[in-house]
Amino acid sequence: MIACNSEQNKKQVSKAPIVEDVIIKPIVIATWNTPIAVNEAAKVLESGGTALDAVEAGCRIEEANIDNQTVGIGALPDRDGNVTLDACIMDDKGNYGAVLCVENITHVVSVARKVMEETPHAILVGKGAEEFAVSEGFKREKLLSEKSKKAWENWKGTSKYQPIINIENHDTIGMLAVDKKGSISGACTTSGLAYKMRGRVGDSPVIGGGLFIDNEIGGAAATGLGEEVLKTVGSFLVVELMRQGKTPQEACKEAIKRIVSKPNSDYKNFQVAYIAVNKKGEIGGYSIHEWFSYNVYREGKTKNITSDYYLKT
Ligand code: SD4
Repeated sequence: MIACNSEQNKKQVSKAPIVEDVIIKPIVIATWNTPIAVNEAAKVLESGGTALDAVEAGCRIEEANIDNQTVGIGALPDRDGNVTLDACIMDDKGNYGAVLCVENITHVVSVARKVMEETPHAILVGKGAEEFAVSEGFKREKLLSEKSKKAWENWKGTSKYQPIINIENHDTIGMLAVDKKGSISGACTTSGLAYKMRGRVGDSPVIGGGLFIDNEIGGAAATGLGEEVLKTVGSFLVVELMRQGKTPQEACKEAIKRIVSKPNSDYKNFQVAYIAVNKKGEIGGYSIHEWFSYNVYREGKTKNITSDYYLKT
């Protein structure tokens, strides 16, 4: 018979840190360099708003930015010229909502929140998600900008599908926030990979892939080649590694190691990066290749931090 309360078992159960003692100031951390979005989230937190409201507000900034070609309106299309968006959101109670492969709706992060809060489901996809959004008052918009249309037309000259490290796909936002109560929430919004196959969905809207939050431990988000993040359940892995006692930095590094050490990994030809925050307010970020960066807001300042990375020659 196994004694459930043996000393050994007690030691193996990692205790969640006590929040009230350690979180002093709100924190926002987000993939890549989108300071306006991060500042928007920070504004919500500083005025006493929740981490959930903060990440939604932050992500909406880039979704509305027509010049950001990887998120929301103005994003690069799939190979057939359709802009399809993915987003998800998670709150401090472990609730999750997502929309996948949605067309004609700019603020998919808000639709994901509606899925989480207003439906009995966690995920809606495609036409169903679009119709749900419209029923909730979102307006249909043309998402393909002139700039993205031109880029797609140029791409069709060769039709070569090769995601380019740090260039073609940057600015997908994975955002994590810690509010004044020490509660953590996160969101992720993207158009995925440019010139993807129609119907393709990456890690960003998938729980445990592009985002995972466990309010007792911390949160993590991913960017880069979603297929590789999905195959290692990357953001969930980062949070579980933090649960085992790793710092956010160590956890991000270990999750990247899992990808690059897979047999026959082609990691020299793709980028993946993670960001993380824990309950103590410690943060981390790590990528395979150089030039990943992330924004961090704390104590009134937003900084862009160049990430440490695996592939040093
Ligand atoms: C995807 N992870 O759809 C996303 C792309 C991305 O910065 O993060 N780009 O695979």
